[in-house]
Amino acid sequence: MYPPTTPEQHFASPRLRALRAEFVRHFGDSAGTRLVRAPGRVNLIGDHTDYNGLPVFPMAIQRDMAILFRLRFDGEIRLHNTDPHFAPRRFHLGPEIAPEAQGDWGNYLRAAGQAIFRAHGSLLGIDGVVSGDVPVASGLSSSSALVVACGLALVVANDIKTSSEELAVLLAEGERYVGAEIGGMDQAISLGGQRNAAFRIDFNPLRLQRTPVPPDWTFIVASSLVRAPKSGSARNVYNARTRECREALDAFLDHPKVPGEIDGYEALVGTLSLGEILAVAVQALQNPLLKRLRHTVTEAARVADARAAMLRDDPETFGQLMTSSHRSLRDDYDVSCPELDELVEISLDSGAYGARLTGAGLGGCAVALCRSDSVEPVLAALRRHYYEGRTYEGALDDHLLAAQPSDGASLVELEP
Ligand code: NG1
Repeated sequence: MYPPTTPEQHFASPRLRALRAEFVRHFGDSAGTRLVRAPGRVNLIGDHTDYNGLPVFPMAIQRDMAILFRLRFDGEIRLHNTDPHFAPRRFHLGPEIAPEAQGDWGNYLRAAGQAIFRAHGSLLGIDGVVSGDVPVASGLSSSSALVVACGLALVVANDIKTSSEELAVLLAEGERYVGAEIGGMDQAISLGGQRNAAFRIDFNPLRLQRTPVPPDWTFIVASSLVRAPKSGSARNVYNARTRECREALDAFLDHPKVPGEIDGYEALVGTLSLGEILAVAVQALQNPLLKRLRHTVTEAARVADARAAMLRDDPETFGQLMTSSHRSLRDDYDVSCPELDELVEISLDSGAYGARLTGAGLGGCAVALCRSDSVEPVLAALRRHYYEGRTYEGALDDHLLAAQPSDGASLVELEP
């Protein structure tokens, strides 16, 4: 049953104090407030597979979006943000909520509000303040963390009984409000993540398989500093890839050598071996569809192999799979960029077992796997060869971090 609770100490108190102060400033006092948080994530392997119903392998990270909120007695949502880049937003809950301008942060709140309203009927709204420390448009899924936090606030405020799986499916569907034909990875891991673990996630139906991350494996996340907002320019490429994957599958299934009962990518990889699929693909498809399908099916196989490698504490194999995944995303899926390639090369040259872009690509972050003794050399090389001489907003720690496998979204127990 949802939601689990996390003690207040888990939540950094200076941030909570700032949230409370903002809440009081805008809404008078903080009586009756509650706090929810939802983490961002890093996907270790398995990108551009979720929307085809194929597996992914992410972990939730220590960065999150939090909302301190109080129930209202009407259907209005009023949310402020501690980050002055994000102006206050308000709207009325309903089944058809008109969007703000494209790219506006308020659309993620609206996405959550509309999805919960459609599934659970008439709802009461909230007053609240949002505070986030997930870097925005970086491939760490700040957008889904916000959607999940807002959805969870409404679930808690309205005392809705649901499970985290149901909520993940609902909010993944709901986030399509913003315009990208996304899969369900980000909402599922933001809700289902656990400390010290990564998860293989399968879809239709949603299934999460816990996988302990060996204690001396460290995943370094490095931002390319190239923004790839899914509400903006990256959306067209993303949606084009989802379309190409559908076209590639249709053309593949038309080939006489393909058994008739296959109706999707999951059935395809479950019925034919990778070798059989690739042999037919070169006959049935031309580029770019051949490349798109090749990435999709080989990436699904890498997810299975990578999870097995993590379970047997084999970072060499896991790292090689990450690097193969990057090459496939770069060469077959055409979603890398020179900056992401550079981050991968620097990480590999300075001792990482493997590295790849993470998330949708076209900017955002790379992730590199290191064992304890290579963490410092890899961080130092990235600082020196990538970040020195480049300009970025805020502290370097916001752009270059060792990701900690963290707990999923929760209601935080507050002291009265
Ligand atoms: P990013 O752009 O990293 O948040 C997106 C999709 C995922 C998945 C990855 C690629 C959103 C919210 N999520 O993630 O569902 O398809 O790209 O693997 O856009």
